Amino acid sequence: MDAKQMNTVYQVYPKSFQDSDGDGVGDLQGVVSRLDYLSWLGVDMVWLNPVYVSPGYDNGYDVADYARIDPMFGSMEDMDELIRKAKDRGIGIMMDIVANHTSHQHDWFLQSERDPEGAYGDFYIWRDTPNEWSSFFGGGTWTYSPIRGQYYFHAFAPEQPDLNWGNEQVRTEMAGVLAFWAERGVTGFRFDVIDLIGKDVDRKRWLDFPLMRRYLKDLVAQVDTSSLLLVGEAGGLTPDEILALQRDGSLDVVFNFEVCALDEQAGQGKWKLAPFEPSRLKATLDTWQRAFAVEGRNSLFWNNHDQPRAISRWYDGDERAAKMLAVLLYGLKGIPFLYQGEEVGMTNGMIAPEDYQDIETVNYLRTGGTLDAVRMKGRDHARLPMEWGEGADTFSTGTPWLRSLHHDEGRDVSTMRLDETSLLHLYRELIALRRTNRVLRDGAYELVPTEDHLYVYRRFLAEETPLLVVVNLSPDTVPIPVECGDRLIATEQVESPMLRPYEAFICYNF
Ligand code: ISL
Repeated sequence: MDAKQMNTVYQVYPKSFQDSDGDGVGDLQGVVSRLDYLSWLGVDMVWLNPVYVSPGYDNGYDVADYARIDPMFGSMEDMDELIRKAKDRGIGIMMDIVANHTSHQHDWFLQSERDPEGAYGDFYIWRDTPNEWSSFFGGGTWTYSPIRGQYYFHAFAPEQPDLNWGNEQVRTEMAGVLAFWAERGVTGFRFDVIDLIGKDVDRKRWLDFPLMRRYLKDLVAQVDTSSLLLVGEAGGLTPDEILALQRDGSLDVVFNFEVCALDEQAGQGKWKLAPFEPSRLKATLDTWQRAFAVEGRNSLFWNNHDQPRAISRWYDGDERAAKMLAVLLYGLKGIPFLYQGEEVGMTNGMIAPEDYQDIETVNYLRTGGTLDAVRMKGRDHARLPMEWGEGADTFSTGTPWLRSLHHDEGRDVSTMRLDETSLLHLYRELIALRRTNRVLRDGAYELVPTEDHLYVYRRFLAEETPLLVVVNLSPDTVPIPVECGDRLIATEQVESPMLRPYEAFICYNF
């Protein structure tokens, strides 16, 4: 398997995927027990959110030891078993590399705090006088350490001090982390907020691109990544900057969040909601598709552990819209990322106000935030336990660490597996189609002009028969605007001369 030619990546949020020991928290043996399911679904790589030792202020994105597994998730033996058993099924494992910051309990930080002149003294960003700058989780970016008598910088929580990427030793240590996991047999890395390594704290700039590019190049050059899929989470990069990193061989694809922000008021942060407009979805996707139409690749996703369910936020949980979004995304050029539960149409559910746990949401509510915004955008809504089914076949035999007060009837794996017309089967067919159809995987992209409530695009590749992806973004029945050949896949079972609400299909374009 060539990881760079990955077909579909499935994202597992380990805490919420499958609990194997009844403590209410998902774990690595739980993931192992679901490998047959993932293999049936047809995915070829699993991105695991962080499972390293962590005090858990940000659910594992505060790493205290990059080379050990948190006991909550199991042991290094469990991890090795997962890598091995996944490989047996042709599935690779992608590790989440949190390189911008560590936990305040990481040994590097403890030493940096105590001994400014020591080996780790310059590993973090220390200043005598802080400037005023807001962190992503609320509050300022600087916290005073009485031990060192200086302030340290943190883009996120005070428990997540930022590493000093200007220090070559930091880059070497992080390269050591990559080498450690590459040797254990993982097939990819997802770099958390990687654009932030190039920030300029004194000028209050989150991104100095030439700096970020240089640091990342330096990191990647120290490890053999030629057969690894490199994914960067970097919301601040432009398409041209991404292309530059792809040419460098530093990243294969990048997560950008413009689509996720379509229900936010521009520039007002994630909590200020705006009505979702399908025409803007089309325009945004089209812009990004054009940018990588010839060279490079996009990442394709609707949800992740930070982005609650798109079908809840945009389409009131409508299952027809879930099918439409599936066909729309799998028709595009790039690498699809499927977030656990999306394949059964999981929604945001309903969380009791006192049950919210995410640091970002808790801070927001504490400082006067509204539950309406949290129910749409709060990250706990993306982290509800996977809906496997009833009885013994559930997420946990114990009390889940996070609970939904509302469950959508029939939207679980065991129910949908029995129904060949279900969303789950549609995803399985789409994944299989991308595996065999070169046009879908590698073909160029071209928009077919139509009215705003429709999104029609063409995919073509050399002498292969071109494809058309026809999507009705609206809840209305409308005429089909193009001539279509045979259909390869569709949200509806029976063809109709009109496009039904949220209907979508892929057909040949003669
Ligand atoms: O979650 C967000 C908004 O609610 C994003 O702005 C998010 O903070 C950003 O995409 C960075 O996310 C990543 O790094 C964070 C961590 O909390 C996220 O879970 C992770 O995906 C800090 O490590």
